[in-house]
Amino acid sequence: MSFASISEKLDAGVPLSLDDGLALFREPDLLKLGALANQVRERLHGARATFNRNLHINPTNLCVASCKLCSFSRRSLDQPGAYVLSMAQAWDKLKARLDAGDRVTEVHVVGGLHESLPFDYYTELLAGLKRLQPTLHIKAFSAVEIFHFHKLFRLEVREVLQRLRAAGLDSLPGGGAEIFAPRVRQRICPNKCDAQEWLDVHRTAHHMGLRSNCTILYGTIETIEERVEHLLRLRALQDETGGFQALIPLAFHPDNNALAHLPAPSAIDDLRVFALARLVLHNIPHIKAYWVSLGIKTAQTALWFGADDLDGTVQEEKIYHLAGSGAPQSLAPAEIVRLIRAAGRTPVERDTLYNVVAEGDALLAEGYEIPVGVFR
Ligand code: V47
Repeated sequence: MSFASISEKLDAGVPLSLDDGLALFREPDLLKLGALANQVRERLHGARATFNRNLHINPTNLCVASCKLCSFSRRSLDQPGAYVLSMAQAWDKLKARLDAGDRVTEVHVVGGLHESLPFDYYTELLAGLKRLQPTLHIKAFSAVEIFHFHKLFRLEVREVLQRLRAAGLDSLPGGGAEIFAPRVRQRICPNKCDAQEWLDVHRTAHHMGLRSNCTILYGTIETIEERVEHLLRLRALQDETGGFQALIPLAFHPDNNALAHLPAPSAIDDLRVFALARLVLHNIPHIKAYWVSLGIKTAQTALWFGADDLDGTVQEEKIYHLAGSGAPQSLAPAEIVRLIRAAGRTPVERDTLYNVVAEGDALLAEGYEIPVGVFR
């Protein structure tokens, strides 16, 4: 398949095939690939690049899965760094931000697969966050955690989601997809739910009217075929339900985990994956350049390789910082606005569902002052 014929397919709105995806991955001219992805990105989003004001809460790092790729999890409370947050500790993380006058619109809650915390722990956690800020959007529990709750509490996935939703859940994050190929899962995360189970949780959520995100974890042991096949499976579910909002390509970080012998992906590989994702996933509206995973400079560059979103202000991120991310712990809204402008894009603050919160002159108003000591 030639580059020109792939470009014609894109112009005609024809979905790309596995072979097209492979040909694009093998294209040595990164800028040519990027330009093609950028055309699609600009057709969908023009020059806009979005972000939100969010906060991460990881209720526990105790986990029964022992994934080889993970630097965050601990097997037992005796291990250094192992923790379970009390309700008050979890709620205080949000309260501290609100008390400081930060207009947080989203909380991202994910954690380890705990063997015995009761279901009430999770529902009470969400309900307490909502009590603190009723307009808050709670994006919580990856499909892997939902599947774990299904097994542990012997509840149908739908019932798990219904009860969490009644407690305050608004959407699901995209974590835990890794790479769907059984060969890879067997080697990097053998105790996690499988691809079908991961997809089924999202299908059920979408049928209930919940939105979700999806991810691809690249840079461990997967082949380029396995990368493209992963994207095609996400695309097939999106054709069926339309419930995915964004894909977040996640770069593998090798520090402090059982795959520490692997090199981290290069920026070239990062940008290739972003461009490819934008081109293959014609039916998923947003591609997120999660700056914590990519690093700030590559995240800015990705805004020209298919990405239209930088995720958010974050704060208290643990999963990537424990695995070697050198990115700051958080970015102030003004810093994100500056980074987007410096990348030649138009910043827009959004909420989790991609409604506009602030744009244009509003981004110069109160709450967007550049703080002392910003990243430059
Ligand atoms: O599920 C864990 C991955 C994910 C490592 O939905 C690792 O808006 C690289 O899913 N190297 C969590 N990756 C992050 C995630 C996410 C992030 C931002 C936004 C959203 C969203 C979702 O990180 C895990 C796993 O796939 N991960 N360890 C590692 N060493």
